[in-house]
Amino acid sequence: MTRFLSLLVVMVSAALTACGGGLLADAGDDVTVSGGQQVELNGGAYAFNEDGSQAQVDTTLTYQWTHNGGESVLLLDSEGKVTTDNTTQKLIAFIPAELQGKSVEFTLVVNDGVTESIPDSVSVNVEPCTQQEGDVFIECVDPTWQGLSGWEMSEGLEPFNYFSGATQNHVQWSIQNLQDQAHNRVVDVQFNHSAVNGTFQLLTAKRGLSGYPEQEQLIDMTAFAGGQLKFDIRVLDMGLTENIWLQVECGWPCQSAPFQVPVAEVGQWQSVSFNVDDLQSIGLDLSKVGTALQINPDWNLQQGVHFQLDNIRWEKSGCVDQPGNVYGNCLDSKWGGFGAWDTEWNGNYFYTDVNNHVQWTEVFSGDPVRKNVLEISFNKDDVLGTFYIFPPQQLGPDFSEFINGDYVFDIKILSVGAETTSLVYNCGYPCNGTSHRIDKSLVDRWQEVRIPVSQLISDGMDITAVPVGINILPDWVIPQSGFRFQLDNIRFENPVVVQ
Ligand SMILES: [Ca+2]
Ligand SMILES: [Ca+2]
Repeated sequence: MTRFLSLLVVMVSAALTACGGGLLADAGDDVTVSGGQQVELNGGAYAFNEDGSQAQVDTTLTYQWTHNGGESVLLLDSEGKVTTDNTTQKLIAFIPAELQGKSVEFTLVVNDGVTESIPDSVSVNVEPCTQQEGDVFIECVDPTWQGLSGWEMSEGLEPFNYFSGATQNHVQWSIQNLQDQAHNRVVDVQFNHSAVNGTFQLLTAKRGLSGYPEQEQLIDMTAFAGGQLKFDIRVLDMGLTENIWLQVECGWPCQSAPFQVPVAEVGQWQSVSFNVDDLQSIGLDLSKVGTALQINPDWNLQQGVHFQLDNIRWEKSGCVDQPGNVYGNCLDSKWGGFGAWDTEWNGNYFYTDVNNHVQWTEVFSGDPVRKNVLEISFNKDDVLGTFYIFPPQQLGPDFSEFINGDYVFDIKILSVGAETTSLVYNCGYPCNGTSHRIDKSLVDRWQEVRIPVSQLISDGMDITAVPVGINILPDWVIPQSGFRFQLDNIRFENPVVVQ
C-alpha cells in the first residue's frame, strides 16, 4: 500500500465512525516471490482522529487476513505447520509452485475493539516458472511439485511436516542465488539440532493439510521408468555425518529404501544420478509418487550438515535414437561409449578417473533446452592424450545416408590452460587425415563446428563404418593441461531440402 498519509486522510475520513476516529489497515508492500516457499506478511494500521490528524494506534488491535489464492495456499504457524489461524499480526503463508505466473492478493482488516478498519490489500506476485517435463528445480520449483518442505521427529514428540524454511526447526532451507553463471539459484539446506532427525523433501503439488498426500494427490511417474533421477549437490559442511541419503516416497508407508548419495570433496559440486528402475526395485511404486526426492544425513548425526542442491530433474530413459545422432542428451545407442588414449597409459581407458590425464563427465548445462552436455578436461602437464566416442563393434556405424551432409557438433571452451596448443578434431584411427582446428578464442560461449562429410571422406574416413563419434584433443604438444571444454549435439546432418 502507499504510505502517503495525506492521501490516506481523504480515504479515512470516509470511514470515520460514531466514535469520531478512523482506522486503516496496512498489509505492507507488494512482494514478488518464487513459488514453492513461504512468504511473510506484516500487518499494521493507521489510526486517525475526527479532524483527520493521526492518532495513536490502539495496541490491542485484532487482525484478520483473507486471500484469493484458493486452497493450495497454506497458512502456517511459527513452526511452519499448517494452521487455520488467520488472525495473527504477522501472516506466514506457503505459496505453492503451481501458482507460478499468478498473483495472490491478501486482504487485511484490523479492529481496535470499537472500529473495524478500512481493509488494505497486498499482492504476492509469483514469478513464472516454466521448465521441461520431469524438471523439479533448475531455477525455480516446477509447478508439478508443491514446493520445499521439511519433516522431523524427536523423542516424545509427534513427527511433523513443515512448509517454512525460515523457522527454528531442525531442517532449514532457502533458495539462494549464487550468481555464478553456472548454478545461479540453488536450494540451500541445513540441519540444526542434535537430538532431532529429519529430512528435506520436495512434495507433489496439492499436498494437503495433513502433510501426507491423499492417494489422488500422488503423481504417476511411470513414464520415467528406465530413466534417471539426477541432481547436483554441493556439501558445505558434513558435520559428523558420513553419508547423505536419498529416498522417494509413494504415499507413506510406500517408499524406496534409502540410497547413498555419492558426495565429492566439501565445497565441490557433484552431479549425481540414480536409476529410476533401481529405486523401483527397492520399493518405489512409480505409479504414485509423493516426493520428487527426500534427502537427509545419517540418522542421529545430522546436526551441522549443510548442503546445496540444484538441477533436480527426472529424465526419461535413454536416448530417443535418431538417424545421424551421436550425442544429444545422452549417447545414442549406435555408439559403444566414451574413451581416451594417452601416453602415460600408452593405451585406451574407458572409465573416467581423477588420476587420469583425460577426464570426462556428463553435466547438466543449466540450460533447460540444451540439457545434458559432455565436459572433458586434459589435466597433466607431461602427458598427451585424446578423447573419443567409440563404436559398439570393431566396425563403426554406417552413415552413408549423410554422404552429402555435414558432421556437426557444438563446443563451449571453458578454459584453454597454458594456451600453448590449439583444439583440434580429427576423424580418428585409421582415418587420421587432416586435423580440423577449432577457434579457441571463444571462451564460455557455445560455437558450432561444421565439417562437410565429403571432407572427412577425403581425409580417409569410411562413411559406411565411421570409426569414432568424435575424436578431439588439444594439439599433440606438451602441455595439454588446463584445456577444458563441453560438447553437445554431436551429429551427422543432411542439408535441409527446400521444397
Ligand atoms: Ca540453478
Ligand atoms: Ca544436450
